Amino acid sequence: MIPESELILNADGSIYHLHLLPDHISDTILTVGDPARVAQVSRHFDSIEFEGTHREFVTHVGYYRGKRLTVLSTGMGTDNIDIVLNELDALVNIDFLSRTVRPVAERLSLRIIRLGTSGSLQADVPVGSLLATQHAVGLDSLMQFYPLMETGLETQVAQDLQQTLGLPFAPYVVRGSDILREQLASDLLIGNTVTCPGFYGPQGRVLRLDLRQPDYMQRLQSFRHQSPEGDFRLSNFEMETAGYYALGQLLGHEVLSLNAIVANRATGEFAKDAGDIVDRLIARTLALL
Ligand code: R1P
Ligand code: URA
Repeated sequence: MIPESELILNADGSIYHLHLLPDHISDTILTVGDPARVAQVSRHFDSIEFEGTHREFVTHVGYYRGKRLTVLSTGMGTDNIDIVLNELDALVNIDFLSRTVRPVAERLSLRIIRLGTSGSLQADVPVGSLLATQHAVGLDSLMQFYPLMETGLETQVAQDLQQTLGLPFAPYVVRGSDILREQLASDLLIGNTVTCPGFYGPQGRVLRLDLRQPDYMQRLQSFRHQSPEGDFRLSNFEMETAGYYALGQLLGHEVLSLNAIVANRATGEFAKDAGDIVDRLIARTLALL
């Protein structure tokens, strides 16, 4: 039995941070960073049956072309993704009455699709493009706390990158759902995404503060790892994907991160129409579900 201090339920039986009940979870969950983007997704729905808000976690549940969908905002950063993935999983895989994990045969695997913004690292991934993440590289510390299993390629890329960047720790490298990428991203660019524990220094942005390594961006942009599977390079920056992919793998959910490229760090551009790029990502993804 999981103690009250670990599985925290509110007075209405909902889970602690998300403030959701098991009934609010559909088998496909669309997640966005920005709470205002939830309505940007749900305005496409034919009907909405539930709207809830707690902290940065805004949730709408409704129907799109007869399919029940949950759309949820996560806020920014993998620390929030730790909360979102653990609580979504608890809602479907833990019995709140008995406070016990459901038997393996009864456990559900959710389809979780991130619709987020991102900055490109490469000139040939232009502003306005849409990119699906194959591998995510976590520069954050979340996986210091969980026993993630990495494949040979992932371990080698992590070691190579640690050396290239001169980091005091190894990044974690994890692959997203091949099934979802094949279903939802056949017309998109496919890339490897660097998940950063910040928007400025960790993504190489200099406003008033210098970076420890002046050539940090150049090292990331020119990083290549040759392997029998091909040439691995880094395509874009954001702040959540590696956390999603790692926790999705550990908890047994299919997860895909789709990125609207709103900045290009190689050319110095930022989108004049970021909202439209995100709209395009939302509309084409809903149509493919
Ligand atoms: C930073 O501006 C935020 O934008 C990206 C990053 O991952 C970070 O959360 O994603 P969202 O647009 O989904 O928030
Ligand atoms: N989100 C990020 O995290 N970085 C960018 O450059 C753009 C969006």
